[in-house]
Amino acid sequence: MSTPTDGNVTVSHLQPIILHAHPTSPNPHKIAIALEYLRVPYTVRLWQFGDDARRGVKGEDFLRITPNGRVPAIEDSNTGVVAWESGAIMNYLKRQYDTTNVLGPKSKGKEFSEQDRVDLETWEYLLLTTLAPMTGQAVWFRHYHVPRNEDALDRYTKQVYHYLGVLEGQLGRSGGRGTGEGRGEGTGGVTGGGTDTGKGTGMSMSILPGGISSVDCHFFPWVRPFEYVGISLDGFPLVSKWCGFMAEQQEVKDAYQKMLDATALQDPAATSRGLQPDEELLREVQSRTPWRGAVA
Ligand SMILES: N[C@@H](CCC(=O)N[C@@H](CS)C(=O)NCC(=O)O)C(=O)O
Repeated sequence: MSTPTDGNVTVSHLQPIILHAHPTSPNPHKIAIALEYLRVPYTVRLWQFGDDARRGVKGEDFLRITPNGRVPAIEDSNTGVVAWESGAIMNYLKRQYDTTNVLGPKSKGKEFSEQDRVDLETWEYLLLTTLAPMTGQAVWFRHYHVPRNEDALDRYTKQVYHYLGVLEGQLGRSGGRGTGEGRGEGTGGVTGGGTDTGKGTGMSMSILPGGISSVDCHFFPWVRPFEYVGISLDGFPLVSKWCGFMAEQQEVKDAYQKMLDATALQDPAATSRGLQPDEELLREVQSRTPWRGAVA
């Protein structure tokens, strides 16, 4: 395991960051994936959707951490920083812990340019302000809204398709490829250390050219549950391939596993709640825990 430093502290000596999460929600998973890539230790604290004072995201305990009552949030006892909003959390983690540019902009073989940085921010903002909320609304109108509102469902589903089309185009422009350099094998710094871990597969993909970045961390948990959103990826071969590639990355697997472990250990009842955006994950949880009968 690599041990990047911030000049003062080695990552392996860090106190675990507390990641406040919900077991199947996309936004906390982005942060878990980023923490895995940065090799920053963390523990997952799960909350329920609801206003239970002690356990709910809208309850008084959690509202002390973030007045928005939504996950993710983090508490970093190494610095005393509390952060919420996944975009702000991602930026904080990169400023504080990404000293070798694991998740930042890259340009193979040369120092990254202002254009590379702007491109990274553009794609992050695009996810945060469009694909993620539109997908959230599509899920809401597909699974939860009463009475059924087909116009709203149609509107948001079309929006999701639009942004998947934009992503498909980007994967085509970026060649749908990263550098293929394994993590830690790159040159680091601002010279474009590769982060892809498609070792042995001969294939590497990322939304931006040059390798996996925070952009991929932001997008993946929102594209992964496409079936639950009611979306077909048939017309988006590169998105589909990228999604498959990301799902196989060890950091991504570890992030999902850590969330599953936390689910099993801390809050089996949460998996039986109504607001489950990812049934596949729920099935995994159920098949792995001794509470299977209780959470069915
Ligand atoms: N803009 C926020 C969105 C956070 C968000 O909507 N989180 C969802 C889970 S993915 C949530 O906590 N929902 C619970 C609720 O709204 O009560 C971010 O990017 O962190």
